[in-house]
Amino acid sequence: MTRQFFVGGNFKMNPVSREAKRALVKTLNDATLDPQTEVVIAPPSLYLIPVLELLRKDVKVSAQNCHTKTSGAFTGETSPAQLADAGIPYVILGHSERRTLFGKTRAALDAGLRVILCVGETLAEREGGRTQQVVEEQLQAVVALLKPEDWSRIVIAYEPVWAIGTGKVATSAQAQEVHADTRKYLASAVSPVVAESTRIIYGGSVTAANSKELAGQPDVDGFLVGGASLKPEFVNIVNARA
Ligand code: G2H
Repeated sequence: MTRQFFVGGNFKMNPVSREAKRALVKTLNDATLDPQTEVVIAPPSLYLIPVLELLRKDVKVSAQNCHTKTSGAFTGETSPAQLADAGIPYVILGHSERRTLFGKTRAALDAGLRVILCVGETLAEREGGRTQQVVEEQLQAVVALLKPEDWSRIVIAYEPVWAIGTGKVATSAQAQEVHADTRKYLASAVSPVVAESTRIIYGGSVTAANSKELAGQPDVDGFLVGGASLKPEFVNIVNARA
């Protein structure tokens, strides 16, 4: 089974002007993007709708978080149903910058969204030899909540915390090892079919310079890109497998 290469741009709390946001969208709209790659960008919530309206239709838009409830007295939150109603197809959940309740994954799927589910170990956990245990524990909470058919709407993002926004990227061997072990875990905890078809993407200081080698690893099915998604080199990352 071939898994479609996936590149997500996580803009985090950037950019800080509507003009800069329009410029980022223009760069993507004008670029030649590998048609084999699924490209998704996650702007801050304030810009979700204008980005959706301005952006070329072959690039999708993702929220950076959502609540578990459909509606109610939750100041400052966004419901998964509101995202779905607004035509936003994806949501990033569990990013280490806001590691949260896994109940959100169930709520987002129930609203019809696709989920980019972030997992990953801290430096202390890696140095203590507990990387795989930590990743599996984080996934286990979700595995218990999902039905087999939900998995086609999940993309797992392996983001070692020590590599996030630090300029310290995992080596391609380190990424491949965790991705392969995670796929093995999915095969036993869920099913071999889900393990084979679920995309496991890498996030953490991905740049145009390191993306080619990472993209060459058999179990690296794409990227979640932070800092570099705000630069023209994002296009090179999208095209890393081309
Ligand atoms: C990891 C990544 C995107 P960066 O958080 O989610 O960010 O590429 O800036 O390390």
